[in-house]
Amino acid sequence: MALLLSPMAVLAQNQPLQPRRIWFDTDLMIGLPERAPREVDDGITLMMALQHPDKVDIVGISTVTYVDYGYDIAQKLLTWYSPGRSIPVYKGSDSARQPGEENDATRALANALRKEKLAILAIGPLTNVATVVKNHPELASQIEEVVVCGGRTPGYAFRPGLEKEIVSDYNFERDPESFRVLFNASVPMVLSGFECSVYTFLGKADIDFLNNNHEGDKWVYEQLRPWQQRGKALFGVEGFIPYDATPLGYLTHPEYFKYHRNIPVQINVRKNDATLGQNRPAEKPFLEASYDFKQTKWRATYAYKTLPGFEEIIIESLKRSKARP
Ligand SMILES: [Ca+2]
Repeated sequence: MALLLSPMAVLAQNQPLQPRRIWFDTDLMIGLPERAPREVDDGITLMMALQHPDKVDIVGISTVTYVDYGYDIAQKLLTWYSPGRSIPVYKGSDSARQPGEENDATRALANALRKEKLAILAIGPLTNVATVVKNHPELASQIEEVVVCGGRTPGYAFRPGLEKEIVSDYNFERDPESFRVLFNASVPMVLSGFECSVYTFLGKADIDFLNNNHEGDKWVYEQLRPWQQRGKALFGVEGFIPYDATPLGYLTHPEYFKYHRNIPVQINVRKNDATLGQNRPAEKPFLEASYDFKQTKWRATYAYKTLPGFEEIIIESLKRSKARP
């Protein structure tokens, strides 16, 4: 049955949506020589965001951990994948230990929030974002939402690939206090972590098109291949989960995810389930979301599943558009 729409409704439907104004906070370490190969997903996620200026308008980029390296690589990726566009990059917290210490990134983010409301994509430890909220609580209401890669359903273990090993909830575990600061300030939070991302997987054939003569593509390809081979050695499958692309997907393609809305969240200390990683304590905090939690005031939107088609969007987003050099 056809739906009858008023002329105004038809007009509204045909108006292109404005891109969301976002801040991009990242622990970018693709290509980092220290303990190489290193995580590639922030790099992939930045490339993906730059290919969707119709959906997200990046106001600023800030780095957390390895901040000097992240700064340099962000500049390179911007030159390669967004020529002619100027997006400022700021160095944030190098230690990502405790929120509260101001730096270039926190000052720039605070200034940006004074001017307008923003959504924040935070795909590393949350230290920079929490520092702004802790030191400038009046700016919390300027944050539309913080979309992060972290959190889990109670009892859910993070088992990539052939499920031989269990990995940690890195961004949360690196700086749990910053998550507490944001939840306590009632900042709207979107958790899109392992449970949601595990449905996406980039194998060799998915990235072959990057093996060409473009300086950026070639460099990126040369970082992705060893990361895929590491996946084979550690998890039994040659390839990788581009974790951080799913929180970005919430901002660019929200229809490709299933969500638990307004779900209670709390931090529970439990036996450490991780089988990988250095210095594993016997117990650790878990960031968990469950409608069974009755004692907590914290709430989040929890993305628990990626729908078919999103992986294809990630892959397509790594292709330079024909209009660009
Ligand atoms: Ca990251």
